[in-house]
Amino acid sequence: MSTANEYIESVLDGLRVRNPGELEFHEAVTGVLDSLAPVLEQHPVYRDAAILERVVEPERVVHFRVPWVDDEGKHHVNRGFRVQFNSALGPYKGGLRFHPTVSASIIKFLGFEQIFKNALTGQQIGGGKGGSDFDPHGKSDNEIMRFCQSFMTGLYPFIGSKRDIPAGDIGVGGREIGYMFGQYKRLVGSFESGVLTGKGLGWGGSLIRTEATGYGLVAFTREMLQTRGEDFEGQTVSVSGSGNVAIYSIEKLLSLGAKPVSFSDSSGWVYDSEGVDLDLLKEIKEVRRGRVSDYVKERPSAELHTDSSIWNVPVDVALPCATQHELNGEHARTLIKNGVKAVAEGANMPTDAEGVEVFEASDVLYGPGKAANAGGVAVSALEMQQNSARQSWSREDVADRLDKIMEDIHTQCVEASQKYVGRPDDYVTGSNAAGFVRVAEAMISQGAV
Ligand code: NDP
Ligand code: 2IT
Repeated sequence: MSTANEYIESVLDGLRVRNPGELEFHEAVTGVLDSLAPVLEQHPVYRDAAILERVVEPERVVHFRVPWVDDEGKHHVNRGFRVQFNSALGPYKGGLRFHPTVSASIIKFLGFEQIFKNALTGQQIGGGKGGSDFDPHGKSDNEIMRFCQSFMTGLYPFIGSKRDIPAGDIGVGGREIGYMFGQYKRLVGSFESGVLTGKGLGWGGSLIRTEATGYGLVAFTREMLQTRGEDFEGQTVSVSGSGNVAIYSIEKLLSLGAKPVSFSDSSGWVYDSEGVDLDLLKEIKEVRRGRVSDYVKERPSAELHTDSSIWNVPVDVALPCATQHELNGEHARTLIKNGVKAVAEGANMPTDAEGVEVFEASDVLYGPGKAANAGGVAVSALEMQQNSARQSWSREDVADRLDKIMEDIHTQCVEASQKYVGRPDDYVTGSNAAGFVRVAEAMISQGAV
């Protein structure tokens, strides 16, 4: 019989042949499977039951046309996707991304990561992801509404509160969820509040869902720092992105006495020597839907950079919260040279494969996205619980539950790291192994489906 590593390599070879050119998907699967040799050695039954071969194959992939008409009457066609990856632990759950880079590969990588992230939350949710190559930038509110209605018209036959529950991701926030919920309700003729999460607070949304990913990310990083006797008080932090995850990470950092000094969007990045002015950033991004350059015009302590890297700034903690592959090997080496203590991923796969290797070979505390950014989907699951019970829990109640879930995810990572590699701080192996075992056990119980 081949060794566990040889077996993993053969599954990866098969994956590459069956999904040619889907590089992001290959990278995400490789990142998980590369951690699993010690797990397969301790649980031979996973190999006998072909868990790896099954888990890398989505249960269902839906691909649909999304036609829409702009304000000038011009016709456009985008692609819609939903990958229903794994339902061993519950109905498919995961966000929708609207961004021009969206492809089958991107949605499959995100859906695959989502399986294990959702498992780590301890909630009853399977893994899925969807989206479109539609670019929301510069579109009018009416264009966004028409696009969301057309997208939902293609998607609605496949989702439902017991089946598949989408939410937001890049380019999809409260406004888009509102338009999609309205169209779903109209198409099915009933108010099924549990079909989407991230809803408005007046019609079934949960308190803290907007903040959850950022707050959860900072809570997870706080737990990592605590293992080395440190906290956030007085730490300088670089955050990238300036969307939902970045903004609420900055909010939580400020409340813990840290000093966030940067943020970015696709037009550049900002360094603010006085620390980020959160009210100004929120006004520009959430109200005006403006660019990061607008911030610099109104804030004398801030500078805009468009050529160098945001990761050149010397900081104690770095939180990449924009998108995949925004932090490469060279950036990782620069951060380490400048003395970074912890790096935790608000975005999904922001660190490329070389960057992960660099962090793994160093002393830096490195928290991968599937553990560190799981707070968003965790509170989505709490939103589903509130919807089923027709309740609305208080802010404190949801915030407390989120904090406990992030502490628990951290503990699972540390314990699995200790169990499978003999040290507590390999969060890559820890998160992959802990999430995988939970999914594998459920798949075994449910038979060859
Ligand atoms: P938003 O759309 O709210 O914000 C995305 C931010 O990232 C924007 O500032 C955007 O800038 C920037 N960005 C996006 N793509 C690029 C790019 N190609 N190059 C440079 N900057 C880019 O999304 P979120 O904050 O929700 O998501 C950010 C990350 O967090 C994603 O990786 C997402 O998958 C992940 N995540 C989100 C969760 C959630 O609950 N929302 C949960 C867990 C993870 P610009 O406007 O210029 O494009
Ligand atoms: O990547 C993610 O975890 C999300 N975009 C959130 C998914 C969700 O269902 O809340």
